[in-house]
Amino acid sequence: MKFIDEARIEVHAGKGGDGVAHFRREKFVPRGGPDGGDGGHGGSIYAVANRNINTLIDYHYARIHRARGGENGRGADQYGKGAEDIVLRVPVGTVITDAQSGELIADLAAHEQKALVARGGKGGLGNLHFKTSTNRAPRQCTLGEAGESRELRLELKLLADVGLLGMPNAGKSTFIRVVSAARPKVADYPFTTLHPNLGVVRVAEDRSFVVADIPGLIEGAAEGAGLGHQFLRHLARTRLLLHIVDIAPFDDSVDPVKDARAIVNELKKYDQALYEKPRWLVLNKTDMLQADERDQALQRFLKAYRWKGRWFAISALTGEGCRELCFAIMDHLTEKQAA
Ligand SMILES: Nc1nc2c(ncn2[C@@H]2O[C@H](COP(=O)(O)OP(=O)(O)OP(=O)(O)O)[C@@H](O)[C@H]2O)c(=O)[nH]1
Ligand SMILES: [Mg+2]
Repeated sequence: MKFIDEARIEVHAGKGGDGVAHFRREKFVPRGGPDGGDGGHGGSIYAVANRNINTLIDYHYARIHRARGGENGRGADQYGKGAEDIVLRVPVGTVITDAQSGELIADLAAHEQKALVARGGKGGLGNLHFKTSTNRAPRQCTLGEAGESRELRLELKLLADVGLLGMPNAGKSTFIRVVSAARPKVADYPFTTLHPNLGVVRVAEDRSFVVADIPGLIEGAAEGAGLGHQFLRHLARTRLLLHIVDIAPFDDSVDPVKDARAIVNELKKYDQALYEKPRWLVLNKTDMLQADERDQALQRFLKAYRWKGRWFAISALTGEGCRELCFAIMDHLTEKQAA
């Protein structure tokens, strides 16, 4: 299955209708004045964010969007009819750039937010506009303007406060299931998660934050290994990253310290700004450790990994430590907001 969070489309707004040169013809009026109407405007194309849409998949199938042209003007002062606009519905969090120049066109971060992506051409002027005291029978009229045409790049960047980062099977989806109402699939094989999932974590009636669960990352992701690292874009707008580590891997040949380093390495390769975001270490699957050697095992890991930042030990399976972690996250986010 392909990970659809990016698309390239073409948008062609409609041409404006032409104005006409026409003269009044009426019985008993020998030389009627100019009465050529204006052309109607061409249809424009808008993008509108909608919270009920969550992928850009539709735009992989429908790549070309064309609005109609306006009608030409007619005689007897009749204006051409304007064409209808086209509205492209996209998920909230879609960033639209000009594919050629890279210019940012819109960042649709809120439901119903609307942006003009291709302007329809203005209608041309009919000759009734050109009448002057010295020229009572103008033959001039203008053509309708061309509509704007361009290629757009649509990119979905989820709007979440907290992003989950980790190897496949680390327990990211299990964590989001235990702390929120989100129900992503959990399984004991790698790359269970193919699409990002959002979960709302409610720590009190009026206090909540949004977590993004994304596919697992592996060494070499920057070069395309596993599912690649493109989905890291979803972490771009988060304010805190949780690096989830499986502290008790089933397979003895797996070294959690090496794995944790590999993840951070990939993060750095992807984007320095993401690498510099606040990041906490979350040691997961503590239920797999013997109670009497639990603390020792955690300390051993922290020492070997040389971690100086904040860390938490949890079991996403039993929920142990998850509540404390969520409260700490909420506090961190609120402090950040106040600052
Ligand atoms: N014992 C134990 N197992 C866990 C824990 N958390 C997750 N698991 C198991 O680990 C496996 C992988 O969990 P997922 O939540 O799917 O892992 P993920 O990080 O989302 O994996 P991908 O989506 O493949 O990247 C599943 O079999 C889970 O049941 C935990 O705290 N303790
Ligand atoms: Mg998962």
